[in-house]
Amino acid sequence: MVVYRRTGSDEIDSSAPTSTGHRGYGLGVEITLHLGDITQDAQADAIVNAANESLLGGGGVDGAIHRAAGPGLLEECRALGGCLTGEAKITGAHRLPVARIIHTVGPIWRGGGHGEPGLLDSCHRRSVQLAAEHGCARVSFPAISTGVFGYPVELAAPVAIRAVREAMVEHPSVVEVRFCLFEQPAYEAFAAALRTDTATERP
Ligand code: AR6
Repeated sequence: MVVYRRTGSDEIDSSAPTSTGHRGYGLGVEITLHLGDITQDAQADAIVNAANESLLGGGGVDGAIHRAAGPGLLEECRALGGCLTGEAKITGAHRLPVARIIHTVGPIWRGGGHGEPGLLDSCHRRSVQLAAEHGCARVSFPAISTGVFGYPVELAAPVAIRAVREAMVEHPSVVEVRFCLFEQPAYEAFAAALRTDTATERP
């Protein structure tokens, strides 16, 4: 699934070996894009779950993560007492091939005028912060809020990319954020946002 490989300049190297849209920002900040099932991502130290405030499971990526992790995850989540929208909590990964799962709750899209971008931004920042606090250098995110919660992916992608880029600068022990997109349109929206972010990053 090589789409392109992008570095700090406008260079495009389509010979990238394994997957991905890619952007290296220098200072150890790297954002990569992948198409596929996040529960299969064994390259990350932590994966992020798009949960709801109960943290007791649901559909979409949340359901897939709980199924793949096994019942021990639900047991651990029960003890967390839920999670506010825009916040994040961390658990073990149980049967998943990573070290940790970070559960975050994205906003439900209500037209965009109800604080949705700020809450989505916060989900990403808090997740990167938790990863740093728990020694996870590589973190894989799904496209939070863009499924059941209805956030248009074209609007979510630039918020997500900017938030993780800034959070990685703040937490330099996190060296890679991977976006693991399940569907081609989401992948394309994130690839477009990554290109746009090139322009906004320079003073
Ligand atoms: N790997 C990667 N991405 C996935 C996977 C997967 N296995 N499965 C789905 N996606 P959603 P939300 C994509 O609905 O919008 C749950 O019921 C999906 O295509 O999972 O934040 C929770 O319990 C979409 O692009 O999360 C909450 O109640 C993206 O993941 C609610 O849904 C997010 O879609 C959260 O809704």
